[in-house]
Amino acid sequence: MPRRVLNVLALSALLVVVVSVHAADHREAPLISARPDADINDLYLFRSPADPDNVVMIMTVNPDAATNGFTFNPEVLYEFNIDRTGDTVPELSYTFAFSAPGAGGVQGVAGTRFVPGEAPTLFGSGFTFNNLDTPGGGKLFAGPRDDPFFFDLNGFQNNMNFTGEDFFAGQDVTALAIEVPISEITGGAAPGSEPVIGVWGRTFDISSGPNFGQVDRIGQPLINTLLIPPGRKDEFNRSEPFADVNLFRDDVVDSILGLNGNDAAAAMSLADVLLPDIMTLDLNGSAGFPNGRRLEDDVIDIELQLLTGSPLIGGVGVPVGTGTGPTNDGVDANDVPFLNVFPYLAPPNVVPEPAVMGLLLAGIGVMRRRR
Ligand SMILES: [Ca+2]
Ligand SMILES: [Ca+2]
Ligand SMILES: [Ca+2]
Ligand SMILES: [Ca+2]
Repeated sequence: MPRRVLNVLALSALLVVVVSVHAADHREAPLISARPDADINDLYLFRSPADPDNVVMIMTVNPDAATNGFTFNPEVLYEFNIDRTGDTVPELSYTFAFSAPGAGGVQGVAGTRFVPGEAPTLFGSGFTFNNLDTPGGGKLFAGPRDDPFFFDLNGFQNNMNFTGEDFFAGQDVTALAIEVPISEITGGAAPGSEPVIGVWGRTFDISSGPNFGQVDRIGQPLINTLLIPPGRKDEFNRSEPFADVNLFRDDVVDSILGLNGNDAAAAMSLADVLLPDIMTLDLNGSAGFPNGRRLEDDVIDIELQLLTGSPLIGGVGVPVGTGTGPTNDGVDANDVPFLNVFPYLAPPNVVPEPAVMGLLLAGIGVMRRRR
């Protein structure tokens, strides 16, 4: 895969930009806030509840898609990277490209499977808004859905005085979801010999030159939002997991010290768990964040409890520092139910489903983008 050069010079002028909404990891940095269709909000990784032989990967982009736009950018590639050897180097990548939107915002989508040293192969293709079966026995969905993330963002920003209001209730995002046989992910390794997979998502702008330009990336929720200083958030988005420990460990330790009452030993050991920023899933382990991330996992509560130390500081109506129970934001679940079938995400709240004619018209110009 191409390596990007950090464009530090481009960052200096950006710090005056106001980031009005940022959370796991919607609009977490100045540059990405201006590019919603390349802004990865969240990454999910879990064993398929419908077929235990499959694993599901989902990334969401386009925060508040009904307001800010819900289409994928034809000049951006959307990618899942999979590392199954623990060295932060991917053994496999799934990369998705989109045609320009047609009627109803429908787009063609084409996914390509990359294995280093081998010729790329087609993962699957079709149109957005649809569940697609892929040739290798997988599934693909791309299109608007309910934002699966739930969080009392206003309470968090009000010094963690939580009220239990889900800031993201009723909001839509655009989701890219794939379901893939575990045997494909593990590359034919003997069952049980490589049970841990590490996944991160990233977006590339292919209009920015021969080396592309990485725009955003995410493994675990809230790493960039909570733990990377404001002046380095765009640099974090443009860098890659293999460099995380060298580049960002000191920042992450400092941020945790600010949250946990200066427990240095705990901060350092936690930083070594959180970096590099890759979402890992032990297929032999029990399901649920931080072993992978299911849609229903209350990652805010789990991360606040990890970062602040336990016993923790309060919940709804309990001022910071005065509680005796675990920290929670009072939002325990998504505002609408998830599906028990692919793509598992709830339908969009506001963004309209296209008419059949829109799907037909969008056939023009499909799949013209391949890498
Ligand atoms: Ca983001
Ligand atoms: Ca590897
Ligand atoms: Ca929601
Ligand atoms: Ca919660």
